[in-house]
Amino acid sequence: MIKGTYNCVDAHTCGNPVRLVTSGHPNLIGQTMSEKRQDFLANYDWIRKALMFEPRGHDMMSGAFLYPPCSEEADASILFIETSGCLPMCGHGTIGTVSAALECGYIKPKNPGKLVLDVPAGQIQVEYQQHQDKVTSVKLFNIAAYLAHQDVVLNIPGLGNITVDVAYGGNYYVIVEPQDNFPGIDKWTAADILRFSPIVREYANNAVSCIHPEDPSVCGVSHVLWTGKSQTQGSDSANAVFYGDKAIDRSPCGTGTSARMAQLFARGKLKLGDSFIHESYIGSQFVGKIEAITEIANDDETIIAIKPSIEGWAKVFGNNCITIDDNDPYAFGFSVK
Ligand code: PYC
Repeated sequence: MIKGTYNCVDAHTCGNPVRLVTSGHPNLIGQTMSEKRQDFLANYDWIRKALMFEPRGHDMMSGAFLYPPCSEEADASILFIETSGCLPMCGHGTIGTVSAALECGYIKPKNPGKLVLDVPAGQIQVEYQQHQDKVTSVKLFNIAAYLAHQDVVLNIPGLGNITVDVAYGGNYYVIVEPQDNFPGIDKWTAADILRFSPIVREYANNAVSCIHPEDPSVCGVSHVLWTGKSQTQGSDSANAVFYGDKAIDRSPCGTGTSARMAQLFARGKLKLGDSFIHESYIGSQFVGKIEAITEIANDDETIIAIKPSIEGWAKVFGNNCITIDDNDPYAFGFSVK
């Protein structure tokens, strides 16, 4: 029996995939994208698995559904999907979704050149540049990012003690800088990153608690951001972000770059107005900037946070019409351990 048919526009943001699903949207219950995300996870997660995992996707696969705006001022809403679940926020996903949606006519901006988007983590603004029928750059003004924990020592089997920070940029990141037991990503292979990241994530989740003060459904360390020497001219720093079970982001990672800027700001290494060119594992770049300083109210303390922007590009390369038929033994995807 056919379970669903999904038209998709396939794109990549600085090397990382974005599959924008343009038909077959489930009708989600909720007033906000955070509530709709919970409804999707509870009732429609099989769609994500079928579209993201093999044989229709792969370990790095990532995508989005566009929904009508949840608030009066917004142009649209985004539900992010990927192999690891439905992220509260995804930077490369936003850049790819905006590029694909504008080029293919799925968003009509109220104010040309700008968009307001409701996402599960809150509301973001976007400015974009176009040349003829192509979107050439997308700058997103992200939700508030902050340093959640610093100098946490983790004793990682096979590695030894490493000292890490944990920061939020739309997802919670363990950030690992070069130190005695980690020489930097330029000295590690992709296999090293894939081997140690799940362990670092597990140990970090056992060591610290991360619950977003404004939305408790956003919780737990989900990503590991390893840093090291850059390879592309102009980069201020390089990173490799691990997500899901076996993925290394090919883009510089928008929420990871936001978390990294929040960490560097809290440590006095970046200040308001500074830009930060962040490089991915394949050498592609995002331009980050600390646009403003803000506060997040927590129970008994006020968290100082930054409002970062992230600018990058995406290329749209194809269209797909994917049918999910439960006669297919792999209808709902699989992952090789
Ligand atoms: O760009 O925010 C991002 C992202 C998260 C996971 C992969 N990319």
